[in-house]
Parts: sequence; structure tokens; C-alpha cells
Amino acid sequence: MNFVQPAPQLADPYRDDRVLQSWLARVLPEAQRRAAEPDFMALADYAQQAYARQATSVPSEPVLTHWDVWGHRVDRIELTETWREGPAIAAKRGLVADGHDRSLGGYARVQQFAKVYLYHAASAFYSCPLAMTDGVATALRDASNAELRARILPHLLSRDPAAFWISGQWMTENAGGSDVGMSETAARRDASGTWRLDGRKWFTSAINAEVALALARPEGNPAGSDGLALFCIETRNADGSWNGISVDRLKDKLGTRELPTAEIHLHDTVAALVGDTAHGVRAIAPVLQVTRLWNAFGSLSTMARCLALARDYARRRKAFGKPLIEQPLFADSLAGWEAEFEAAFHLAMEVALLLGRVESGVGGERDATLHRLLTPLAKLWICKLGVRIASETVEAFGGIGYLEDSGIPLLLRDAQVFPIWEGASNVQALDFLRALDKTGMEPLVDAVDTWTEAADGVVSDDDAEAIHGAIRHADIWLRDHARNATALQAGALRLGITCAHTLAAALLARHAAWAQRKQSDASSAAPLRRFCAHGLDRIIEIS
Ligand code: MFK
Repeated sequence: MNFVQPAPQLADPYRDDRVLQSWLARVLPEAQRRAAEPDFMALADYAQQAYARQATSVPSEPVLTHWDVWGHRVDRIELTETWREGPAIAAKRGLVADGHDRSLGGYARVQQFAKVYLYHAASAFYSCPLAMTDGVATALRDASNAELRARILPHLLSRDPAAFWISGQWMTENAGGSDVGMSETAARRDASGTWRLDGRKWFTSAINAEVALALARPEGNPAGSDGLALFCIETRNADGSWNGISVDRLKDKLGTRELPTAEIHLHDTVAALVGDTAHGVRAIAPVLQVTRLWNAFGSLSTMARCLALARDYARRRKAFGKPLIEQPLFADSLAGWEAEFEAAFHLAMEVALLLGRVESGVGGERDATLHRLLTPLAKLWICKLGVRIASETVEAFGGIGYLEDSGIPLLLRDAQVFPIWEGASNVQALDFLRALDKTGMEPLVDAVDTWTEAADGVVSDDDAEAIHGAIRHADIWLRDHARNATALQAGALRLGITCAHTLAAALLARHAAWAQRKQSDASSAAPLRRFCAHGLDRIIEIS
């Protein structure tokens, strides 16, 4: 009667993460790594403190108060403790600023996303407005409205908590959804020439943001996405009152419950035009390219947390005479999830590296093309994988994993947002087709060849054959269906997942070869073998 389950302990998310450590050792220049290490360690420490706090505190949620006691409409939002801590951590640790720091050269984005990976699982989705802030900073950097750039950008990129602002991205409307061209918010100039917006935004995260980018249709513009224009809204007036914004309610979501996501109305809201008076979807696309990568890293961070807890628990929990980790079936399952996670990690980091190379001018046309093709692939595969691994983690803990106060169900509910947020997996698959339409499969085939060649002599013949076979099949399938839009769209998700698997396997092979040659470290070889053995190819023919 005295048996008590041992609770899992969270290993150090930075020092004990073999996959991250090995990747940083290969890619990030030593001096840069040393300079960034205090931030990496501080974020890992914060994650451990937040984990300990979670075990002993009651979950809290933001509270919206519409009316004050005197009868004034105030729409005041009280944030949770983790959210109140967010601005200081984000600014001081450079979670947005690093990505735009030209002194970091082509490695700015990988340094930033290593931090995002360490922070997200502890952030209670404060990472959501940081993603938006990063995307909005990226879009504003190239905006033709110089006055707007000069006013807003320094806040978004500030390393000073007192000056730091977060931004929202208010795209989604009731009618719009994924089909953003159906948006109904209207824009008009008043007598003074100031733009004013009227409409309803249906899914605005985070509503406490100081600024937001929003799409609206200037009076007289045609229907469809080209008739929309991109506007920047400062959410508060100088006196702190809302800028023509009423917060109708906070969303009652499956997960991300500390994140204040709101339904709002805009009434004569003052806005500034970001660029021209049309082509709003094209103008907001840079935001999406960045935030979708944040989604992939959020999902990775969740997976890393799930696996760290499952691994630790499996060492402590004894059943049928020995720890779970020594039970062949459990060990096999865990190794399978870890292999998929490791492959996904390499894909996401490659996208971050490409983004940084392109933005800094270090990368050329090839990098830009690969970045465009790989972003929707990373988002669609890694975000779906996160849900599966979170679900497996719940199961790995058995009945305890189904109990709220273990903290494990939260991981699953939160993981489910990633495939939906910033465009569902089908939208990503169609975006991949949109990008492929301009390039064909050649850049992907070349990349796979280059990465696997770098692993020659280390990658087994079976793995090399699995990788080349899958990308060849994807190439042939695309050519065979190029003139059949219905078949192409119907098979787009399977094509995307096959390409994501194949690219991830090739990247993992390249890394495994480097680790073996340079560090006599064979620890990535087994995950590679397992990942390839799971099967990379998901394309099927349906007649
Ligand atoms: C933390 C959790 C928060 C709470 C939970 C979240 C729940 C969900 C909350 C949300 O609502 S998040 C927002 C989700 N919505 C989206 O992400 C939008 C999804 N839809 C798409 O991404 C569509 O593909 C898109 C709106 C972009 C398609 O619109 P259209 O009207 O069919 O556009 P079109 O004609 O294909 O493209 C217009 C231009 O944009 C083209 O350029 P050009 O005009 O130069 O030809 C495209 O090439 C360009 N474009 C589109 N996607 C692009 C892109 N450019 C670069 N990268 C891309 N990804």
C-alpha cells in the first residue's frame, strides 16, 4: 500500500539537449555561440523554474472586464503571471531583436530560433505575440511608409523592456478564414486624409498588443485579395483609451488558454497605410513566412518538452520488474518518437538558417528558393508531428497523463493549435504547390542530392536508397499530375509530407556524418536509420 508514482523531473533544456547541442556545435561559429550562451542558459533556467511553478500553482487565464464600476466601457484585460513576465524576457534575451540583428550576419535567425525553441514551452504562448512581432517587423522593414517604419520598428526590435512593444496580426474574419480575400473590413479616408477602418476581426491574438497589422478594403477597391490593403494600427490612443476598438469577448479555446485571443470590432479606427492601397495579401506574406517558422519551432519545443518528460519518467517508473526504459516495447516506441523529432529539428533549423542567409545577403537565389519551398513543408509536417508526439506522451504516462494536474494534458491541447494557427496544413500544402509552380522539384532534388552526398560513406545504402527513392517518386508524381489540377490539389498534403520527410532525412544524414567524422559521435546514426525505416514516402495513387 505504500507505492507512490515518481513524478518526472525536467532535465536542463539547454545543457542536456543532445540534438540542440550537436547542431549548434556544427553550425554556430564558436565565438557567436559563446556570446549567446548566457541567454541560452537563462532561458533554460527560466523553463525549469516555470515547470516547477506549474506543478504547484493553479492555472490562470486572462480576464476581460468590459465595464468599470462607474459604468464606463473600458475593455480591460488582466494578464497571467507568465504573460506579465513576457516582455522583460523577450526584450532582454533578444527573442525578436536577434533575428534582425545585422551584426549576427547569416546566423541571426538560427541564434534567434534556438532561443525560441528554449523559451516557447515555458512561455504559456507569449511566444504567439513574439512570432507576430517578428513577422510584422519583417514586413515593416521593407515597407514604403518610412515614417511608420521609423516610429514602430525601434519598439518591436527593442532590447529594453520599457520600450519593447508587441504586435498582432489581424487577418482572420468571419467570412475570410483561410480565404482571406473575402475579408469585409472597410477602409476610408476621413476629411483630414487619415485612414479609418470599420469591421470585425474574428481571431485577434494577442489583444494586449500595442500595434497590429490588419487587412482592410479601401472604398472602391475590387473584391478579392488584391483589393485588400495592409494597414498598421496602434491599438491605444495617447491617453491609453482604445483606438476605436471594442473587445467583444475572449475566445474560449481548446488550448493556449493564457493567451488573450479576442473577437473585436473596429469603429473608425485610425490606421496607417503600410504600402500601396491594394495587394494586401502579397504585402502580408512576409509576416506569414516568419510566423509559420515560429509555429514549427513552437511545435518542436513542445515535442522536446514531451520527450524530456517521457524519457525521465521512463527511467523512474518501474513496471513488470524493471524501469520502463528497459522494457523493449517502450524503449522502441520512445526511440521512434525521438527519431522523428530529431529529423524535424534539422528541417526547422535549416529553414531558419536559410532565412538568415537570405535576409543578411549571405545567401543567394538558391537559398531564397529553398527557403520559400521549405517553409510550408516545415510548418505542415512538424506541426502535425507535434500533435502526435504530444498524444503519445499522454499515453506514455498512462492514467496520470490523462489527469490535468500532471500538466501533461496541457501539452496535447496546446500542441493542437500549431497545425491550425497561421494556416492549416491543407493551406500549407497548397502554398507548397504555389511555390513549386514557379520552381518545379529541381531545387529540392538538388538539395537532397547535395546533403546526402555530404554523408557518403556514413549513411547506409538502405537509407540513401530510401531518401533518393522518395524524392524521385515525388518528382515523378508532380510531373505526372502537372496538368491535372484536381489530382494535384488532392495529393498535395501527401506530396508535402513526403518531401518534408525526405529533406529532413537528408539533413539528418548530413549531420550524422559530420558528428561521426568530427566528433566521433554516432548518436544521430540510429535515429536516421529508424526515421528512414519508418518510411518516407506517403504518396499514393488513387484512380
Ligand atoms: C497561438 C494561437 C492563436 C489562437 C489560435 C489560432 C487559430 C487560428 C487563428 C488564425 O486565424 S491565424 C491566421 C490564419 N490565416 C492564415 O494563415 C491565412 C491562410 N490562407 C492563406 O495562407 C492563403 O494561402 C492566402 C490567403 C495567402 C491565399 O490568398 P489568395 O487570395 O488566394 O492569394 P493568392 O492570389 O494566391 O496570393 C496573393 C499574393 O500573395 C501572390 O503574390 P502576387 O500577387 O505577386 O502573385 C502570392 O504569390 C502571394 N503569397 C501568398 N502566399 C504566400 C505568398 N507569397 C509568399 N509566401 C507565401 N506563403
